[in-house]
Amino acid sequence: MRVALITGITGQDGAYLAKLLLEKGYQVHGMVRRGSTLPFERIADLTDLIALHQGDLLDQMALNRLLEEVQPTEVYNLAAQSFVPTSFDQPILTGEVTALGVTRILEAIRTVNPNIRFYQASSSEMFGKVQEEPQTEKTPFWPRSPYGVSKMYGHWMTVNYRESYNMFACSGILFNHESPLRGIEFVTRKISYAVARIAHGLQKELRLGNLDAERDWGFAGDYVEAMWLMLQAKKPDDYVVATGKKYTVREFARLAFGRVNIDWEEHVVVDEKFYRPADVNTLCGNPAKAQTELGWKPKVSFEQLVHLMVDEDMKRVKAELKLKQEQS
Ligand code: NDP
Ligand code: GDR
Repeated sequence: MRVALITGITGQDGAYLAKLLLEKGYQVHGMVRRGSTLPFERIADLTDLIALHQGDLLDQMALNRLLEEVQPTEVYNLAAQSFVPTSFDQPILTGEVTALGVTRILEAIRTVNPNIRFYQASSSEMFGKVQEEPQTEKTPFWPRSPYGVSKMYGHWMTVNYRESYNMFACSGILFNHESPLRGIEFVTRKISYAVARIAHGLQKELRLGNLDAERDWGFAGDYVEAMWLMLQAKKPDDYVVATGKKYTVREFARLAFGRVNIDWEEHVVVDEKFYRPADVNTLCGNPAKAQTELGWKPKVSFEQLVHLMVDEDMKRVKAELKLKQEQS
């Protein structure tokens, strides 16, 4: 029996990965933080099929006990303080969770069962102020936020545990990946949700920051497959996962508004409040190694992704409106 433990199972990637692993016949366990409410919105349809356990990347003993109890064959560490602007406001917390949290889980694996295969959710944010384009596994890092610095630490700890203790530890350097389950604070979902609300007459303007920022955007459903493939390979390694194409935030907005025949320029307002102390202006990855060695390829195009997100948010806003009308 293949047994997987996913940290960050309540996040966007956690939900897609849990679904993928269930389809592949895994017993799926997820670590969740204790909260005063239990929304678990993204995994609501999976809760009967997976086992959830309380834990936190801040708590070493709880992580050790969790591994003893679950006895996983694979651990996917997706948990993080993952929002870049918050990392400027809360750099210490970001370091504790997103950086040291990786060491805590690696230590738990080393102590409980060093044969567990480990996936670390590393990020293109590590490239930051990019030195070459497109970025590969060999491109030097120059992170531009406490989040990027924390991910870089987690990446090198993963490499270090592989080299020091011969552990099957992989680092996936994933470029931005989005979906209808993306958190509402990230720019793509902020746009798609606002487009749906504007189309339904619920809001007039959308305030955004740096419209010139370029990202290599893919679909989260495709990217979790790459995570799984890394842990099925013959040897542990690090891989860039990307589409190889980049677009600006402006292009995302134009396409998203265009989906519902609205002119984006009539609604988007640039607001310096959303500028970052230091931003990553451009990112574009080269997924050649993942394609050659893992046989991985992205399936959903940029245009399909934008349309999917807008279409789903149109349905969501319509349902929200209907519920409101029924309640009033
Ligand atoms: P989300 O922000 O949607 O999810 C983050 C998850 O981490 C949530 O389940 C959250 O739980 C959990 N978490 C936060 N802090 C802790 C903690 N102290 N202990 C345990 N769990 C915690 O992220 P995504 O799904 O988008 O991303 C998954 C991972 O991949 C993250 O590590 C992210 O940094 C990384 N990544 C993401 C990319 C992307 O484009 N999406 C690209 C590259 C890397 P809760 O629900 O309780 O808040
Ligand atoms: P990012 O994603 O920082 O790349 O991190 P985000 O969607 O937040 O920003 C992308 C770019 O858009 C610009 N931008 C705005 N961003 C937000 N959030 N809100 C705005 O209003 C806005 N206007 C312009 C930003 O300046 C930025 O340049 C994501 C996260 O998922 C990380 O966890 C992950 O590691 C990386 O992607 C790869």
